[in-house]
Amino acid sequence: MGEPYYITTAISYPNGKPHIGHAYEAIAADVIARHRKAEGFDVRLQTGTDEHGLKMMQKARDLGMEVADLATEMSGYFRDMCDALNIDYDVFIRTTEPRHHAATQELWRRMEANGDLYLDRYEGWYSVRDEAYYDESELVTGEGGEKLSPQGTPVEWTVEESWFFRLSKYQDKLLALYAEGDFIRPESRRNEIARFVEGGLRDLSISRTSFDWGVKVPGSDNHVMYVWVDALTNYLTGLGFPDESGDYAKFWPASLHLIGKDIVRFHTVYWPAFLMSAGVPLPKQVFGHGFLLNRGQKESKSLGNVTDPITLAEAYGVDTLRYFFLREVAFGQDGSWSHDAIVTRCNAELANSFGNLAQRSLSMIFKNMGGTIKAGLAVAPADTALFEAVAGGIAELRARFAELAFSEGLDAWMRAVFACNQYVDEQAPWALRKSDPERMEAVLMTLFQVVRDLAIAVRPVVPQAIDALLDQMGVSPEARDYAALADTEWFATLAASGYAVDKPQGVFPRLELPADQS
Ligand code: ME8
Repeated sequence: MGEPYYITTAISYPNGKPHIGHAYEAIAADVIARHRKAEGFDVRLQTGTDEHGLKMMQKARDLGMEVADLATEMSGYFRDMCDALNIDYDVFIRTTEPRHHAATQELWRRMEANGDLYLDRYEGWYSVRDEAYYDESELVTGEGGEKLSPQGTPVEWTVEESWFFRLSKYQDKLLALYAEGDFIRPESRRNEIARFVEGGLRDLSISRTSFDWGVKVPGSDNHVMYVWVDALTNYLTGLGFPDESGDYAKFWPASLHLIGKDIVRFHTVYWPAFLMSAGVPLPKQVFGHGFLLNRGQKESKSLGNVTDPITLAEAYGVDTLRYFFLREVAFGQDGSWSHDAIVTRCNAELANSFGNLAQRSLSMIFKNMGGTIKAGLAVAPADTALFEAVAGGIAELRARFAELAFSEGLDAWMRAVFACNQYVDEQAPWALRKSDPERMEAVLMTLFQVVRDLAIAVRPVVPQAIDALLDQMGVSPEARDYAALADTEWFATLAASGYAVDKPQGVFPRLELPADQS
């Protein structure tokens, strides 16, 4: 087994059904996980739901439901979304699980043993929507003159007895952490957080007495922990913490916490400070991705533009949606989606470029060579040039994906696909059929090999379609990782086995705009 790679998504608030932003994050995490697997890492992917806190209580009250029932019902929809989008998670965690309560209480005890917790009274501006306290100086004024959080959500003046965490003590250590490596990415978010921490840190109120839907504070039964203490600990719970053998020993510290830009502060200020306090090693990296917008607008119930990601995947295909999200948006920045953009992008690149290349290559092999795979044919300079162009494109895809620059990686892949299509046009195998059948065979066999390479390269993004294609090409399921790209014998072995391709089935159909969108 390769080097361990542990990646997590944020755990979602199950106070409603999953939205497109949840789908975007899950897909990106899954592509990272599959990419790392293809690179030979021993990968673990964790996702789940963040079920405590005031926000959940209030939603349950509005719906006249028990909060536990709301959490269970909605958490099921998040799991369904992961399944529908082909998210290959290893652990789906729910913060209401008893093992999570135990893990969080243990983290608390360690912070307390380190002298970092004390009881005091809290007065401050609290936003239920953000589940966060804000400083007076951070607030903004709404259109009606009301006070709002920096995220634009309502705040209330709140007074309660509370446990505090000595966050102020960690300012210098946090600044040193940001300075030394790439703990926070992208760079712009690192700068933003460093500026915030340089401005000074106040101790953090980390328990509540006004409700009881949460993890109980050890030794203070009338307090439940602030939901972010409990939520962040999920990354440890899923590995069996506090048991430090087994999965924890293997996978902690996490390689990457993938989260959205609105929760970077929690993951890069509070979380490392809690861990430092508890003597637990820090995750290696936190990446704050951008928001996905609907034609440039945030989706919201009041605008009536909320899209169910499962419906979208049903309309266009799961692979198509996955490809679109990663290709269209420069990862880290905000991006926009629309029905038009999905259809245009995926028809141009998946259906017309790569899909068509694969389909015409296999069709010609089927029609003109009886499907037979032949090795050992003469190689012309144009063939060598194409092999090199494709290998270069794939190397670039792998390098860009390792940096989470998906759009650029896919751009390099697309350029390699264009080189193949140009090769087909220039070599015109249909004309060679009469004039030089041997050369035609060499051209078609060159195409067969580069299609297989390009397919393996993009498999983390569009796994189902690529597996359907590689099945038709006789590529064994064990030889679909990047290591297979380095195997110089595969083609000769396949030919020697007497493999013949059947009449091919396209794997990237052309999309139409749904009637209600055109
Ligand atoms: O924040 N585009 O949960 P959540 C892209 N429970 N990503 C988006 C998005 C959008 N339009 N809207 C939200 C929480 N997200 C906490 C996390 S982690 C210990 C606790 C992202 O359901 C958001 O940034 O509000 C976050 O990473 C994830 O979706 C879950 O958001």
